[in-house]
Amino acid sequence: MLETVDTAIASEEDMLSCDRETLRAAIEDALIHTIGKDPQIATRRDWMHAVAHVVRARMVERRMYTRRAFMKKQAKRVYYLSMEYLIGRMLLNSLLNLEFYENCRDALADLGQDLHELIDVEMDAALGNGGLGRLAACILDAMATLALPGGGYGIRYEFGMFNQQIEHGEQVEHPDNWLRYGNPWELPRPEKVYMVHFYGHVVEHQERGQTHYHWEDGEEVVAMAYDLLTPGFGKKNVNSLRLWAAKASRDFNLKYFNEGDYIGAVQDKIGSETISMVLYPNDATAIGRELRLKQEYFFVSASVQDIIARHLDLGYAVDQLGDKVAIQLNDTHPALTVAELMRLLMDEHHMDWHKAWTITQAVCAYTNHTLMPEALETWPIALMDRVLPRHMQIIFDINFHFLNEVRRHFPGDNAIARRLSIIDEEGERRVRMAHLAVVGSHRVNGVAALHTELLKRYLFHDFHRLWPERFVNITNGITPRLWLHQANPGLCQLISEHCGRDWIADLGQLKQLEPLAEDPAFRARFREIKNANKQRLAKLIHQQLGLTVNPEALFDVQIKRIHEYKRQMLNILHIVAYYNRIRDGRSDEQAQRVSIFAGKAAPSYMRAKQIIRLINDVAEVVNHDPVVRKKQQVAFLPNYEVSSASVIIPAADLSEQISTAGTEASGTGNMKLALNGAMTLGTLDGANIEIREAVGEDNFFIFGMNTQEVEDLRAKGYRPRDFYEANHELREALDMIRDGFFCPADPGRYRDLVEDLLEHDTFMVLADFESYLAVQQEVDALYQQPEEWTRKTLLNTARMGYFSIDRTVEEYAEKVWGIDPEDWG
Ligand code: 26V
Repeated sequence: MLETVDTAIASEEDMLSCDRETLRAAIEDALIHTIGKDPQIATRRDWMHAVAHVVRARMVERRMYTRRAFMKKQAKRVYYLSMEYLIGRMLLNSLLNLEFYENCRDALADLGQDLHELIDVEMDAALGNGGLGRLAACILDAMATLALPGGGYGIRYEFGMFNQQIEHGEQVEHPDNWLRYGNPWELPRPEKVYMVHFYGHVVEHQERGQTHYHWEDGEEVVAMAYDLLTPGFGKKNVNSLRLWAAKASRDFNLKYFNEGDYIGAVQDKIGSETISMVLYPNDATAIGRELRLKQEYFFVSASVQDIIARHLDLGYAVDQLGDKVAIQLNDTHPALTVAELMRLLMDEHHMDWHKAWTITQAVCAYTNHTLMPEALETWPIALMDRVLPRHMQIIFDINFHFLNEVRRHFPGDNAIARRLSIIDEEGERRVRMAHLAVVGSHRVNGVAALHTELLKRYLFHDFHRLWPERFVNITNGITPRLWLHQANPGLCQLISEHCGRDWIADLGQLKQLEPLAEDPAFRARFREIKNANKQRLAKLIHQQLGLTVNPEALFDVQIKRIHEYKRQMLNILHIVAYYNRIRDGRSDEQAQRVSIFAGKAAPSYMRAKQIIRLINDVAEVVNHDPVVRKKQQVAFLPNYEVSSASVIIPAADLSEQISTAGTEASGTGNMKLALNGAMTLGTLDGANIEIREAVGEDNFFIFGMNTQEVEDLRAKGYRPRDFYEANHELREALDMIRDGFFCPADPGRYRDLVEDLLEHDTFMVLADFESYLAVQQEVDALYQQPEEWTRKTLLNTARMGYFSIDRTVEEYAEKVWGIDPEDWG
């Protein structure tokens, strides 16, 4: 059988060719015969789809080789389970990773097409909210580049992250119908389908002296696979990301049809298919909706069934699962994996509890991405019992065994048992998903050194006492393929001239740039590249906002989801204070500055939406003041997404990473900006701490309280009003915002916002204001010494190698997945 397949695809040497002439012919052929368009009337999108088909065909071949190679090695597989993947556009990524960008560009030129115009018509695949989803996409890129056996699982949302428009200064959400014109990258697999069961009840029966459980009645939804190929850089390796779409089950509809209820059947079909319809746009508060729980289980069940089926297809026994499979849970969203794997092993594969539990723990590992209590997922037992009755039983059983262990470990300590329990017994009883994930995993990791320490000290304190060896840190990283190679071609060219091209898959090579920081000629080139990138961004700002900005000005960038803990408010207060200095003629020391913001607010997060409006109101006043605008401008770029990030990041001078110490798990935007030669202005939070260590204290602007100081101030009783009273500039800025200076037609607009800051200020914006303003002055001073500024930003680029996602994934392979280095690379 294998032989037949072997001869059906070309040998490695004569895989589909990627030379200019062959590509030209293939693209034209795809346009006519696959897309079905006459070249004379084809649109840019038609051409883009034709190119995508040609590229995909070449990836498919490489995918087959990859699969066979892993099969031969009998390698252990790693599966990354994530509800979110923030992928962005795929064309440029594929061309560069497969290394036929130039040939494709030239082939298209022969056809009268401009590759970059085609690249720009592709919609972003925005199947994620922010940091967590983008990390998942970076991890897949590294797994493919490192040739790690395995891939990703997720959901094929019909609608991804909403599109943000700004109307009269306010965020308005529009649906992201990204599949409207079809997705040329995906491979539908109508034969890869699994049944996913909801509702119903459990029936217990005895068979040969043993108790068996049957989950009966309820509803079944079909999960159908769509594969996206993820090409590794350079090597021939291509992995896959399998996304599940919900389809109505045929059997279920038949019942209605037989009863003559045609409309009922169709309605039911729609009901089932809503499961994969839309990505929830919240990233900081848990959602208690039944549909969300169904999404989580839908994706977990299909993925785990598929993982077991692949394992058995390879000829292994179920018992070998623990040796041959690793599953990484991206936050608690896929935590039901623990219960689903137990269910399948026991109910379908007739394994006893202890064996099933040993395998489950050996397979699963869990990554935590947030300390924010409101983001921690819990599900009411009543809801879980109704939707997933068998899982509810299994979770109770897991908890029973677990609490026995706790009692053995801490005899007589009932309080600790209550705190550790998977079931929260206070008020409405709930399942704590983080506890389920910790109990069911052999490793739990935080995503930056400080974050992991805080997890051990607070959120998982008792778990850490029980199982200290289970907790490890794995600091996040970013893929240099997207965030440097694709986003910053000018800088790549310069780097490659001096360091060769190995840095693309070995970012530590950037260290070679260090001595060049002392070379004025090299600095000049580095600065020219930054300036060119700033001109590109200035053009985008002009297109989007009609605002003309001076590319010579300091580009001060804060781009991330809008959240109180990230403190966009602190940035605004500084802008208002500077506005006042300029108007009062106290701005001689200031550099000309453009403050650039971008980011989405969760649609139900009113305070975050108000902050967006405030930024736009302040921008309106500042940008129209004939005196002030010469010194200071403010731009809020709408609809922040991967593709706009790739334009903003290479153009940034200053990277604002100003969260309250102890709140940002890691941050990854901080890494992207520093790598592209921005100075960081940051608190001692998340990965900022490690970035500062890596680039050197002299090359990083630090301010504000550290985690301990935040804690102490909170313990002592924080009184934000004292800070307001004590600082004249802070008082003036807050008064202006409160009294409607930036919204004269509706002067009460920000009264509650300012009152809340004066009364509560949960994230201690006021306490850090003075220190923030002081460090901003240092920024101004340094920016006015271009040689020094360039030297320091260059050292940032040179020393960011550690933050490559390849290093992160290597750490997972070693500390968590137990992959034999022989089995990859
Ligand atoms: C949380 C929730 C809460 C339940 C409802 C749906 C939902 C969807 C997404 C999230 C994710 C919040 C966690 C998150 O994105 N964390 C970010 O993870 C980054 C990668 O590790 C890290 O760099 C950021 O600091 C962290 O905020």
